[in-house]
Amino acid sequence: MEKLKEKLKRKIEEHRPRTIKLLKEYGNHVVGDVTVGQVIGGMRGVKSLVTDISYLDPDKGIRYRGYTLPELMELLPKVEGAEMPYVEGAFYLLLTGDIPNKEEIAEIADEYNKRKHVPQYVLDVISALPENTHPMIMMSSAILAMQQESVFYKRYAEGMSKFDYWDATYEDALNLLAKLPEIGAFIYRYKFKGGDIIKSDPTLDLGGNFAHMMGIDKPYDDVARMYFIIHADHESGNASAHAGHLTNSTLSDLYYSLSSMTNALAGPLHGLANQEVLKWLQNVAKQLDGQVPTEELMKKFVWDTLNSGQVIPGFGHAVLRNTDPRYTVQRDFCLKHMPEDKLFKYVDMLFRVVPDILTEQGKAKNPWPNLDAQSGVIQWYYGLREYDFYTVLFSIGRAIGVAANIIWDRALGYPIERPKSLTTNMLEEIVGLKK
Ligand code: NMX
Ligand code: MLT
Repeated sequence: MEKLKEKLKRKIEEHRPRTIKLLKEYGNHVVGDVTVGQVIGGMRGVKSLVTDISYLDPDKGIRYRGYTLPELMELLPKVEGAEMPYVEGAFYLLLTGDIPNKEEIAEIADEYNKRKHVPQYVLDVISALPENTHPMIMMSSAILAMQQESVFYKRYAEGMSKFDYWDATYEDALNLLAKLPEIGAFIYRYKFKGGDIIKSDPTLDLGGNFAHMMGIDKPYDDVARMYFIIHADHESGNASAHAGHLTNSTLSDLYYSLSSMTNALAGPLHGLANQEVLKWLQNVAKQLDGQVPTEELMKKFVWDTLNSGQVIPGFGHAVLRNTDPRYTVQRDFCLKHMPEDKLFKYVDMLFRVVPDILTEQGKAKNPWPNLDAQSGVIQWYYGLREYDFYTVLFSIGRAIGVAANIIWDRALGYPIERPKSLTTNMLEEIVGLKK
């Protein structure tokens, strides 16, 4: 069996000439125009990044290395007796483009086991933060605190060749990805379970061990696997992936980069939306004494939120123009495991009423639900009621895709990222408002 790192090296060497040829021979070929709306409007739709790890089709949703999520759930090897595949296998696929066999998954699992011990000083950093600190601050601080462990940082200081940047980044990635579930579970048990920490079990796969350390029974192991896999990647322009990519483009190492990724994910328009959905639903439930509302009443709650100048969390998307397949994967899980759950019924009713309302309001370009509309409800059902924690789960998943992207960024030598700004005067001159 070709070892993961050897395979990656071979694939990188095969790929490099393609990037070099495009750059050298077609560097001036025009890819697209940029409008004033895009310059002011958050660069929406500007084609200015390249990744082969995943692609987001506006209509059909995300594909990892060409595979849809339902295809992946079928093709990736599954943990014995489980419904969901190994998270380790998703990382292998994102990194190499190949569906791994069980032996190849075992190699990653073994690497993770060797690397997952979290140094005590990191746990001390988390514990030193004030009691009301958000779990995302804890996550980001823990990652940053470990920066001194960076292989990239040490080897760069020793004069590493730029052709080896990916290798050092790969080492950082495995070291960090192995530790993130441990750190996440520590944050949860420390903050919400009175510090009753559950030790890692080296015999379990990543998802199974995470559920074990969280102290939540089956089938939460499958929830964890599904959750980490579907959150792993969404091409490279989303705010968290882009923050990680941008930071790493300065040759800040992966510790700085994944901390940046975490910080970007913590905003309510991005990863924190899953917490906002739960908050919104709980508020509706409270006002109705826990009863399932009629559709008419639900419509009123939705309009009240819009009329007070707030967004409906869990709906809309910058790229997608259809229901997010990550929403559908989770909905299918709910229909199988918790069809009678009251909050799930609320979510399903939102699916029926919100798109028409957003369409009628006429502002959102995509009235359909995104992944965050479903994800919190599943966590709540399995007893994880501290919704402040939900985005930490997102960050553990997202780190897998961002790390894979960054290893390839360094392998292909993408330069420091530095777009150009204009002034408002210049834009007014361009459109002819000023001479
Ligand atoms: N509820 C109300 N208004 C919305 C919504 C929504 N769910 N989605 C978009 N709009 C508004 C948006 O605020 C903007 O208003 P204005 O012109 O007053 O600034 C207008 O519609 C046009 O926005 P779009 O171009 O459709 O969306 P954009 O690409 O700017 O933003 C999101 C995308 C995802 C930030 C936006 O749809 C949103 O705020 N959704 C709710 C929050 C959410 O669910 N975020 C999670 C996204 C997925 N993730 O995990 O990251
Ligand atoms: C994501 O998963 O990052 C979100 O859907 C946001 C995005 O793709 O812009």
